[in-house]
Amino acid sequence: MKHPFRIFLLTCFLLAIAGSKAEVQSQTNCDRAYPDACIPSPPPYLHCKDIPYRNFRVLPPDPHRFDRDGDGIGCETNRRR
Ligand SMILES: [Ca+2]
Repeated sequence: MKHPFRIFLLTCFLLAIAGSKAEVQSQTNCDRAYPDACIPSPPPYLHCKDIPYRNFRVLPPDPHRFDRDGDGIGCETNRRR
């Protein structure tokens, strides 16, 4: 009767691995609004000071509002006025 218990343990082990992998994938989910940078979708909502990227492309709908002036570039370091 050892075998069924081992299979049970192995199944639990594999399920635990699959669960942790799914968690990592959701944490590294990159929002498609920011193709130049890997920024996860909100929530939580992020500000430019929360991310290491500057002057990256922003596509609609810009969920984090990194491109408030709407020129398609997020978190500009050199604003032309
Ligand atoms: Ca902008």
